Amino acid sequence: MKLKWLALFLPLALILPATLATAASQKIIFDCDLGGDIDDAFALGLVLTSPEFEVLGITLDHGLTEKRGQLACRILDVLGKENIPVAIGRQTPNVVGKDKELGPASAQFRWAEGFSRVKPIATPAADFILQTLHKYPGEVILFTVGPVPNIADVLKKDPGALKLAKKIYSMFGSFYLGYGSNPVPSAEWNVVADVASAKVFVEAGDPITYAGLDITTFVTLEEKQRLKLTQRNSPLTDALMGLYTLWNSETGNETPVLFDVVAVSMVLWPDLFQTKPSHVRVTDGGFTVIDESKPANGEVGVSVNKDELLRRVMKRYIQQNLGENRPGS
Ligand SMILES: [Ca+2]
Repeated sequence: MKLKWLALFLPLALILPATLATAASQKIIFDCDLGGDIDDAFALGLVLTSPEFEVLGITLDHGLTEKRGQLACRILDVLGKENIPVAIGRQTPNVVGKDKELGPASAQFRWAEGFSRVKPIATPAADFILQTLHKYPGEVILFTVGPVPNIADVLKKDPGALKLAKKIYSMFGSFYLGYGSNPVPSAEWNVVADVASAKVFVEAGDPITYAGLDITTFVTLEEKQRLKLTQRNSPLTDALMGLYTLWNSETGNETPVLFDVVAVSMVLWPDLFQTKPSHVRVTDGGFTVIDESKPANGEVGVSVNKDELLRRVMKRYIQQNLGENRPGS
């Protein structure tokens, strides 16, 4: 009898470790301002097409977070990923501390207007991030690719919470290059949109790896690449190009800068980057400044192999079949 059981379970025992070894191994939380600039959508596309990641949740920050959440929910639905939790953060003005009204609305919100089949979870974003970090201490990579009010809220509730993250990667700041590769640093949007939260985030002292303008502002999605995405005609690429077209109609911009995609790529393909240990602080004006006299509190991305990054990113967008060939589709 014992032998029979052994015969039954032995093959399973041999198969199981192999299955686990090939399963998604890196737990992540993706905190974003989807529906603002177009790069969040492309970054989310990269996250969802990357088998390396187990996406524990998508959290929405800054501005009209409920609208952003609706967008995230429809993207997940279209791709058959509706089991990934979407958590909504606190709504904020456009420039916190300066603007009075919430906002702004985005043309991209139309893409999910009226959509309700998939809904965000009831847990607010900061609570979700806290609970998840406590549930998996030392295991979760936290991405932030927007302003950081959610993270400031996390730290307000639990000042030690970010120590529970395995690593933090952020599209955040401008150290050596400004927008448009200007040799003078800029007040980067994710910092200047909410300087108070940015300061709390950086001053918490938990090591952050920065994908600032230095390695992002020149990473663009050109016309020939956009044409390939349009021709791929899959649920993912149709969603990305639909959102791109709405963004283009609103801003008049033709060429997306893939800022947030770069932050995700730093985890997927560290071979494409050089980083420099640095002590970073945030000024009242929303600049990120390196203080050479102090011990490092993070890593600043200083160089990127842009062409190879774009080749790998495009391959992910093209060679996937998310949401395709589902029953009933
Ligand atoms: Ca963003």
